[in-house]
Amino acid sequence: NPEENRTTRNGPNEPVAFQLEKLADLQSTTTEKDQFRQRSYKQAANKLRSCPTKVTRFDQLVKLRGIGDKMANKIIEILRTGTHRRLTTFQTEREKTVKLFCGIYGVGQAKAADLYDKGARSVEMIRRDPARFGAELLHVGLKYYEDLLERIPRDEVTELYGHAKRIAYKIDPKLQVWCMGSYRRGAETCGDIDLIITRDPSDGKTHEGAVQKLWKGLVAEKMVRHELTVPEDWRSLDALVHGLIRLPKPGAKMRRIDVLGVPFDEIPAAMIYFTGNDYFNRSIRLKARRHGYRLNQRGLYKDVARDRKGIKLTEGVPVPGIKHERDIFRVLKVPYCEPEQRLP
Ligand code: DCP
Ligand code: MG
Ligand code: MN
Repeated sequence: NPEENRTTRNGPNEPVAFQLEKLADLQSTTTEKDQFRQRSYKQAANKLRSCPTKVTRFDQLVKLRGIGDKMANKIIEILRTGTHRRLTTFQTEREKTVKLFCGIYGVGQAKAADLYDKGARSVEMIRRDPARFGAELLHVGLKYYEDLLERIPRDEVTELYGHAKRIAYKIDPKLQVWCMGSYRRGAETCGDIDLIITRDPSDGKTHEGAVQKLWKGLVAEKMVRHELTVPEDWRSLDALVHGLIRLPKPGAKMRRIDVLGVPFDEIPAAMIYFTGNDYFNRSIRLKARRHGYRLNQRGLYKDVARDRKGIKLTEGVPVPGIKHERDIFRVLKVPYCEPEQRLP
């Protein structure tokens, strides 16, 4: 899981390093001086990542090779405010437009900057001539740009979830389907629909192939319209598919959906992971680490050996007897909290 790797591998200065990388992405690269600035942000980010202790003071910062006075001041501002002016207030037309392009589904900071640098100034402009800006692969994102910017009203998620459950139970009444993410946290609107699917294998049958059958069912009923990522192996118990879906009625908007298989014994950890939110996940994982455990979306492991820098030396062994989310909270001595309360 990339997110966990990032925080555990990159050490205690990761949040600042992450912001510096965003600044690097925003930096225009027209002149050599611009390119130099972009490199300094990236260097500073890497420097901080290789630092095993948290750096918070000006004098500590300037002692690091490659971080000068100006960069140190920027870092202090990030530490104080959690961000940097340039990331919150738009200063240039380029930054505004890059930010706008990031709203196109499938476009990140780097691609957005690239679109701008190739001369794109509006979504309409890219729509008219995608080839000119190297945007051929953004076809779906451009087509449903307006829909996909919107968050989904909770009732609509409930309705789509209902269709998925109906189809799943027709395939096999013992399949279990849950709607995770912000929906499980009780949010009034959701960015996407996160479904997980599993089956208790104690009668000898698993959910093998169920992700594909459910997906095909949603396609057959004309709800799923676009597959954006498909699994390498549809039959694997952790098959993941990602696409666009809409309710089968006129005027329905296109929404993003993830459907993911979870091996039954991984359900407790997966429930925690996919309920989130991501800040909550980060903090509960940190707590696990402090107690000598390791928690990820697959499970809770004990006896994890780490070196002085916190780099993992052994994978650890699964903690036995974990049947529910609550068991993980209990082992980690974190008071159980309902999904609605799972904020940082
Ligand atoms: N998740 C995480 N770290 C990430 C991405 C996801 O821990 N980098 C976990 C926590 C999220 C869950 O997966 O709650 C679902 O991911 P989403 O991106 O769908 O986020 P949410 O459902 O929480 O919010 P949204 O309403 O924007 O979809
Ligand atoms: Mg979500
Ligand atoms: Mn999601």
